[in-house]
Amino acid sequence: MVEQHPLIAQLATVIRQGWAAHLALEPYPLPADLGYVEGHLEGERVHIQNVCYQSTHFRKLHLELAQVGNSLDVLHCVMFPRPVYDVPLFGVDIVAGRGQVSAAIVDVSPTRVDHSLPEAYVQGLTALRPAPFQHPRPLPPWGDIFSEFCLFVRPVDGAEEQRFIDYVARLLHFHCQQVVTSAPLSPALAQQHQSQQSYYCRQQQQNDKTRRVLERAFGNAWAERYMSTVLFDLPQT
Ligand code: BLA
Repeated sequence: MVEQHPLIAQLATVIRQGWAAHLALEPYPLPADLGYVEGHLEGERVHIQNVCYQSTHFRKLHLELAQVGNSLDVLHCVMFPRPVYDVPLFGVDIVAGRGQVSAAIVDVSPTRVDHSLPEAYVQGLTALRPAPFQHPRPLPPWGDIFSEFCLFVRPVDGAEEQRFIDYVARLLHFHCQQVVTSAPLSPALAQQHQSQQSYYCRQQQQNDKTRRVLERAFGNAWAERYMSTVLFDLPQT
């Protein structure tokens, strides 16, 4: 495997260490043939490597590292809480093309029907909010799932790249601390959180930039199956 973009390797370590430090990790069964996959995109090899766990509070903790030859490097991570907890969806995506990071996005996305975040998150995120980045990016139309705290940027230099990683690390730490003290909701409320999580997944499935990379390497049917069973499967009732 070609070497990963250093920022992606660094963030993958931060996430794995954060999970191990805060959560009692259990394996999560991915479809057997989709844990590690290889395809071809315009003559370049595409590798996808998945790390997936569950825990008391999380239905699915997913970290994915994808590489397209030497040209594209992706880190994708989503922490799906069990819908019985009133906590948001933590998600992060870094896309690096030819050494340069073009997209770095992180959010804790609401799972409440009214799209609000728990008060502790509003306070915590306000305190953690990083200094402004020079090149913020606009959200796509399906991005109505993200919170007002969503950070989406193209980092302009190494200092901004580092600032992004530090922020993700602090956010992950804060999020894990919040979640493990969270009490279960009533079945009726859990049902609402579940349908909001399904909405999040359906919107993410509309990310044509992700879909196109997967389709060109593996074909349309495979890309559809991968997006709907590995990346953004809907929580079961
Ligand atoms: C953008 N995601 C992208 C882009 C690519 C991928 C190539 C375009 C980069 C750019 O505009 O600079 C590719 N992302 C992938 C691939 C995978 C992946 C191949 O995860 C996995 C196999 N995406 C997420 C999550 C978030 C997310 C969890 O998976 C947010 C929490 C966001 N990615 C996201 C957004 C964009 C993006 C908002 C920009 C979309 C746009 O501008 O249209």
